[in-house]
Amino acid sequence: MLLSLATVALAFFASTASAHVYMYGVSINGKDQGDGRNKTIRSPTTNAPVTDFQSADIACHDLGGVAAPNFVKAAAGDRLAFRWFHYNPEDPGDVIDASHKGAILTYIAKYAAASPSNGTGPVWSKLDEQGFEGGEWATIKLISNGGKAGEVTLPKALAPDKYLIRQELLALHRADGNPKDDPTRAAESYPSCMQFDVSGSGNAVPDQNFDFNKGYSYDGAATGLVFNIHIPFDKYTPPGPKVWTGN
Ligand SMILES: [Cu+2]
Repeated sequence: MLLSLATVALAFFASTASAHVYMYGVSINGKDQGDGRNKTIRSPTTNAPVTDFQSADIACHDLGGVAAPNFVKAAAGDRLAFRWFHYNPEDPGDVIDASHKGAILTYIAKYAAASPSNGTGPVWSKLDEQGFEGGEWATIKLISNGGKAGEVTLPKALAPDKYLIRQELLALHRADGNPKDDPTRAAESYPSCMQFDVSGSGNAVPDQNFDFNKGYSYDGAATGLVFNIHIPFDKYTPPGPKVWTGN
């Protein structure tokens, strides 16, 4: 009896701990830019999710206010594919627990050297959204693809500048409620922000002024954050603004 309880407890902790995810790096037009952790990524201290949308951590996770030393060089029009892993970045099978069905969303903000630079406030525009398409969730496609997310194209018209690009895995396996009512229910956001230096000749400045602390909520007015993936549904609409195209 004791043994079976211990086994159950172990299984519970194993499934909880095996769940989470970190960003590792990015490929640009198919070329791997290597390990970006703490170099170009403002890597968090934990691979645990953010579920409190009033927290500053929803922008760029818990070290979002600490600048990374370097910038990834890219050009307007380039295709970016971010790579994610759970514990071992050398193992393409170690991505995220398959229970974590959900969306992959990408946002951009002008890089602000001055405070507040932690990604809070009305500074973001949405570059891309991958939700439930072709009968499969984006995070499940991520697992099949060894941790590499679907490509995100920088708009050709994007003005040359320094930017923060935030990609978020949004796991929805327990998103059918509000954690204020039931602490076991919550959408799990895994945001990570990478610093970019973008070249080009465009003049489009991202101008959606999206603020995660205001635009993400559990109150029902915000789409895509309270959602039951375990019952039949027709379509899923991700949270946040429409994709900004630069046109
Ligand atoms: Cu998890």
